[in-house]
Amino acid sequence: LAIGSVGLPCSLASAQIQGTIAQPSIDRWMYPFAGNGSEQQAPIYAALGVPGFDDRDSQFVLAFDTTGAVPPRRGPNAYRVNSLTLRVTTNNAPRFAYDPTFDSVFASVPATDPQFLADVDTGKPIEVFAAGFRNGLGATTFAENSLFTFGHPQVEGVRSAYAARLAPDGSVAGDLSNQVANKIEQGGLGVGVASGVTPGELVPQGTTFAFTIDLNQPGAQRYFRQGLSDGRIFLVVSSLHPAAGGPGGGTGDPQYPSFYTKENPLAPLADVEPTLEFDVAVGALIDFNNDGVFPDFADVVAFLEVFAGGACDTCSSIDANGDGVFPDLEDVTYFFFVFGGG
Ligand SMILES: [Ca+2]
Ligand SMILES: [Ca+2]
Ligand SMILES: [Ca+2]
Ligand SMILES: [Ca+2]
Repeated sequence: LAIGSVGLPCSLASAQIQGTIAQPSIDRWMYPFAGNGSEQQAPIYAALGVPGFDDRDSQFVLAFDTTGAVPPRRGPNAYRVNSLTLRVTTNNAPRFAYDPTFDSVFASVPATDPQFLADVDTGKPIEVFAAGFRNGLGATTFAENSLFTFGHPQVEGVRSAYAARLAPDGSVAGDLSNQVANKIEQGGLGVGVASGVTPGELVPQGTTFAFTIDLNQPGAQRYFRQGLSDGRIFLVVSSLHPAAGGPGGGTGDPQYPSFYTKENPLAPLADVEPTLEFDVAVGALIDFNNDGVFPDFADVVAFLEVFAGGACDTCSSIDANGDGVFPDLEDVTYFFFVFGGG
């Protein structure tokens, strides 16, 4: 990882940390007939109205390891996300039109559907979503080569990782892979914007799309705080470009985007790997109740209450030493050691 960060290096003090994670730890072409995550490109496309295929048939799942830049395992309340920007770069020849704004899901239902709405602008946006998981996997266990599913992959709603809708508490509220069939009007957490391309024009090869995450969407702030505590931030890039001409869909020229992965030999040379730019704040370890006041005896009281099994909606993880073991007397010892100036 190449990480540039400013702020205090000591993980025990509060800190503002900015930087860019120059390469994902996972970039996975999430498609029923894709391989093990080592592909050199990740195309994204939809299969609308095709039984056995999710609407969002081919998705691009990304994870960025933040542990080298931001101390993990502090519990979501210890973090604040000020900004996040994902960047991915197209590797395919110009073949899809640039649309930098959200489209209604009803622009993608069949034109014969009474709820059909004509698309107001040429092309379809590329969007970024939170990630949801199934098949016993989660944000801390999904691997780049995890199986697409167990059993036959040509079934709807079985993929191990998917573009997700968030609940206000940051948990996953549902799978958006079939949001056209289910008529769920829900945009992503951000839409890809490219500089130097005019809306409606075909997107040139090597165009970088920047996705500024909308942290004001319900659940978004909490979702990414949990990601920082987990030490990995998951994102899913997806669009509803038709699969015509692509694997598993129809004839004609492909009209969907495709992106460089970190495995592409050109990616590091041409600086076109997926990247994540971040600006986050981490509270001080001894500011256990995360009210910005420390050292403060109220933090000691809160720590001991939580250690004894009490609830606290604002507190950090009781795993003070971050070793994954809790409740543990060593965490009490460690907390008091730091509280005492150690
Ligand atoms: Ca990969
Ligand atoms: Ca459009
Ligand atoms: Ca405090
Ligand atoms: Ca511990």
